[in-house]
Amino acid sequence: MKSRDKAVNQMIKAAGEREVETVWDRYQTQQPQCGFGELGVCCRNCTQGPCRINPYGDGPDHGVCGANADTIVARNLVRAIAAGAAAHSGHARHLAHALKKGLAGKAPAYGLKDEAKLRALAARVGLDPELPAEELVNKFMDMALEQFAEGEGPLKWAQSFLTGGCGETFERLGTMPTGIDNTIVEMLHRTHLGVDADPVNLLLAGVSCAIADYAGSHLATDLADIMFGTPGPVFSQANMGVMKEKSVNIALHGHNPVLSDIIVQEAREMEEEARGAGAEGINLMGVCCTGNEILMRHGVPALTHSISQEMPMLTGALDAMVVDYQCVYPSLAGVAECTGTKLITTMDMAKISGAVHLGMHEENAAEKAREIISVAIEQFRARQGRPVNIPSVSSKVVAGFSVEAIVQALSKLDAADPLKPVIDSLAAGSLQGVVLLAGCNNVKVPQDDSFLVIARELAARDVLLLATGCGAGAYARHGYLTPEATLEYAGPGLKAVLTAIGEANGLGGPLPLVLHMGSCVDNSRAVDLAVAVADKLGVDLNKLPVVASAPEFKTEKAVSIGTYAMAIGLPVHLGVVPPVLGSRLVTSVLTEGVKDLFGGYFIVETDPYKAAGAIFAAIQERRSGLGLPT
Ligand code: XCC
Ligand code: SF4
Repeated sequence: MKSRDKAVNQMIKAAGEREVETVWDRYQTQQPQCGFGELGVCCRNCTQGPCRINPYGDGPDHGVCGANADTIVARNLVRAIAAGAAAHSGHARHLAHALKKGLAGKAPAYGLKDEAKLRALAARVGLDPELPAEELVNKFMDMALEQFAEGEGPLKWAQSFLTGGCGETFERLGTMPTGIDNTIVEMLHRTHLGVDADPVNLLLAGVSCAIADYAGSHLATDLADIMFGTPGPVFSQANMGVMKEKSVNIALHGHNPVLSDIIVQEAREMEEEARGAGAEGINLMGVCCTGNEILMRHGVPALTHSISQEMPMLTGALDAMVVDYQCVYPSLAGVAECTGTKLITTMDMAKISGAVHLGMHEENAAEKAREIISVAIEQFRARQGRPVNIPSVSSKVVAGFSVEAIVQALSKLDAADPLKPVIDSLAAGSLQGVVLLAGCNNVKVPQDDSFLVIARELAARDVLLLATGCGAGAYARHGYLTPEATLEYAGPGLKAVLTAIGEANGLGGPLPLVLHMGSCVDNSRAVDLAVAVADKLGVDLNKLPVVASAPEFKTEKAVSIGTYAMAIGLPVHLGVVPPVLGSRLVTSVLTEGVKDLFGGYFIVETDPYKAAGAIFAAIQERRSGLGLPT
């Protein structure tokens, strides 16, 4: 089985008939994959290599320079963390520059939209929240940009948005970053030939880089909210059935709302032009995390996610796919050529040969957005008369659960103390714990299968479920972001809690089974929620019955996220085996040793049923620790 998603399976068949190669075909042609790489024992950090350590002990146990398996595995892992942190913080930096230029009058598309969020954030980072808006936003932006540079003390965005206990632990272990960029750059230095050869020292530096990743992710969420608005509940749809044969179908793919949010705004102004071309309108849809950003803020339907990103083109009805950066497969160019879709790259740092490049800059965002939409309208004209094959598969979606939206919903139960109902339910055991399901799909896992199994297994055991990234996308496409899913899969305690909140908010039924908190940088929202609960209980995050799970993770960004989740004290489940097994030392540090240092640790389990069991056991252990009924 390649995917649990019916629409995806229908398109895989279409791809086969048209001899279009997909991610699954290429995975086959890669078999067998390199065993050294899988174990993490291949080093290419200098030209004396590549060096490989024989995992069975009957070959070389050192590289040419003398690095052993522990050093090589640790070095490879922490380089991945650095790359992930670079991606998330690059996304934040990009938003910061756009807003900065907007405030200076050089980028008219950008400005301060959510003043309340700005004031709340300002208070957290130690600025006077009562300052006039213009002065405050400028001070806030100066501080935001300072996060990238090497500072004197602890990185503000890490310290201000974690519990005091986390901050102390990081200071004590020397893992608190002083800036985002210098921490990432130092990792490249450290992992160069002949620098850090101590695997534990390398792993601690990896943790530091992951904490910088958290800061960068949080900043990305914060900036997007103040520029484009903090999400609140939205009703929408997901999966390829959202395509409309008679409309101009445009998919927005990648990660950063810096362009996609403007496209959403401009598309509303260009409906007339689309109708002039004979279309019923402009139909925007999202893919991956850019999709999450515009779903959360504007209710734009989610088309598909991660490994199935090639599939919507095979409907023959996709006029344009507009991409920014991250998780965008270069293969899209080839598929687009077969199907007539215009693949449009928009970031000068992320071009794909074979795509049309319309470079977007902060100064010309609205203009570029209109140009992009016009290209799609032309393509709509050109595709008239050609058959389409749109799967009639779609699900209802309720999304938009920022922390602010969750607190707002809870305040209907207890206006004076909104978190109290959740804490009381956790204490009583009607809620057993909270699990954040995050991360990608991976071609090595039948798409969505592990996400769905784990959610059902945990919901039945009264675990509150949060989701982000392509995980949230999986739940969207399978109807798990609905009240109906709550009625079908939630255990009695969870059902009662979600129903009480839903009814207090006039929904006439429960909240969705899984709460969609946004894109992958928005894992920071889930951490904020956990921190609020921990602070209220007066315990640290590493005592809470809260677990993170990345059942089908793929990217270096996911490795970085998993590492910060561990470092702040959470048990972290990985459903794909990370390339570390070539070092017994590194493996045992990650699954055992880190527990004593940070409280968090990794659970590696590829079987989703067993994973659900292990996650639930971790919750139970935490509950016993707090003296709560299990
Ligand atoms: Fe990429 Fe964020 Fe992974 Fe999806 S979940 S495949 S990282 S788009 Ni972030
Ligand atoms: Fe080999 Fe050492 Fe060079 Fe890596 S750094 S390729 S182990 S010689």
